[in-house]
Amino acid sequence: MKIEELQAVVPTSNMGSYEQAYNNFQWEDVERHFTWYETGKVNMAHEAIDRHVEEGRGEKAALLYCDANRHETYTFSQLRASSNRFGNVLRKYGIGKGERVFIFMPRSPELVISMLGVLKVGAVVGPLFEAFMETAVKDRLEDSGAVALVTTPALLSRVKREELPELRHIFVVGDMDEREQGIIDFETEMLTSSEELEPEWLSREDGLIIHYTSGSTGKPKGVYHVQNAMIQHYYTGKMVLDLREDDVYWCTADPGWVTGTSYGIFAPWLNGATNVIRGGRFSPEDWYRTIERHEVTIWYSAPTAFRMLMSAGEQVVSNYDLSSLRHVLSVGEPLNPEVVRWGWQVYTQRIHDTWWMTETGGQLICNYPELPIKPGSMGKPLPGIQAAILDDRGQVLPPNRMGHLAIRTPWPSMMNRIWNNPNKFQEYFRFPGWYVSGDSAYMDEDGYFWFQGRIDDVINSSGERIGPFEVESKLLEHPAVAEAGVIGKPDTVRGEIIKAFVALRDGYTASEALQQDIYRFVKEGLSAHAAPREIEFKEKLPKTRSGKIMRRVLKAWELNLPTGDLSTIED
Ligand code: 6R9
Repeated sequence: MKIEELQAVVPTSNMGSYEQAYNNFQWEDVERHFTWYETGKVNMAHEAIDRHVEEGRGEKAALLYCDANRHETYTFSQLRASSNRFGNVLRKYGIGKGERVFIFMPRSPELVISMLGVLKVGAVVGPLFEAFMETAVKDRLEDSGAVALVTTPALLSRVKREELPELRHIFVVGDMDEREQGIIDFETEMLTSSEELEPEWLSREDGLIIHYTSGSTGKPKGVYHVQNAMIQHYYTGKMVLDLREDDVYWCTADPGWVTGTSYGIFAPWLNGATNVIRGGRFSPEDWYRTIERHEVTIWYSAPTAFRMLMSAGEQVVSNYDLSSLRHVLSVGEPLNPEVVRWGWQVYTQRIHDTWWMTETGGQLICNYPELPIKPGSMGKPLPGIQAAILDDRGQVLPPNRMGHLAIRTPWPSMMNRIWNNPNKFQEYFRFPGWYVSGDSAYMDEDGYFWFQGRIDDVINSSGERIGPFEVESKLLEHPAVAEAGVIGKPDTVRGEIIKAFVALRDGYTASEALQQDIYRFVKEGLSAHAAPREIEFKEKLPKTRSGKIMRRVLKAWELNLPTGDLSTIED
């Protein structure tokens, strides 16, 4: 497929022309959408749910939930009522504004309802991946000073209550044999509490959510966001997700990851969309069936998932009707051109890359429906966002030079603080007027941004700076390669050489001949200095719960160094 094909027939979006939108943009025009612009009374759960009931959309399906055992539909009225009930339960136990309440459970309607209930009473919600083990749970609850937790009987044993003196209440969703002190039955409380509740009215600078995210060293950081972020969630929902009145939207991310809240809960519901949440594990068949059954129109997922679907092959796709799809997006990792090509061939959909971070709270650099796609690029900054590439002293670099990807401060969903860690927070703002992302990238002459790697992952081989992403994407084009992670390995002659860790597709076996073939493939397709002189075959690569290849772990393995915090590693 040619790049021109992807660039042709560009559908129009809510945004209209990019240049026009970029030049005329004002955040205030977005803020005016919210009633709080006039009243000053802010509450995310009210804007996401209750507002639609008040405006006559109460009977519209808000949530389509499915997993192996449950298929349930909830209207906006039903979500309003049940989140009010949980809000009343929390108030009964004296939990309210500004207190941290964590949610530690698998995806389910109860997870969503509890989260909305927490927000209704003005508390700050902290979502955790169900896969977290004891220490990961304890670190997060302790650091944030959480006063309450919502969990399930199966996960309760991973909560070390005796070590968490501030944790006063635990709400348990599901049957338990015996009740202990401080353990409260969610169902029973819900049955006896009222469906009516006056939300806690907040200001836009009051707390919303804490997401813990891992750095390469030290304990995970509590990235704290405030209510004001909803401006960005609402706006990007319209402009980037392209949500319209009748859309059925599915974000595949778990709320333990920021994508699963900003774009799994807030953005779709601020825009009044019908939102699909699927529980259970990944399987190509179940995923395609979900799209077919619910006639999903907008689908937001991640490169790791698209790569797994790719390895499952085209045959599986042909068993399902995916013709409802209108718009497909990706986030979390660089989107390899090979994946974009496959999406175009097999789904007849352009996969739109979006770049942002836990700390940014919402999308910042994206491929909008209206922009021609350059496969491998993250797209352009959203109207309202100024992005640049800086050198090591904070000076703006001209096009086509690799450096620090930075964003002009502030924007509505920018993190408000790192919980308990003002020094860490300051590090992001070391160049005055800029937020420094920690990513390495360059901008081309058309204003498109190209991701190269995390700053720490950039490889220096014989004086050339090489982004691991470029090499990984080339590796992925080789028919035998399912996944690839690339690191720099210290070398006395070249400074660093490129080492690739490769997981093979089904039907291929590791051999020296294959190693050489892959080496030649990259050398001929990319360049000699970017070709991996060492290739190690692995069953699978170490990845985070959000699907990111953990290059620092590969590097630690290679160099026999400590691996650092592993709480977010998959399995
Ligand atoms: C939303 C999210 C942030 C880091 C970010 C970057 C990587 C995210 C990307 C991407 C290339 C994209 N990343 N989107 N890299 N292209 N479209 O992922 O948040 O989990 O905090 O990760 O993920 O390295 O700095 P988070």
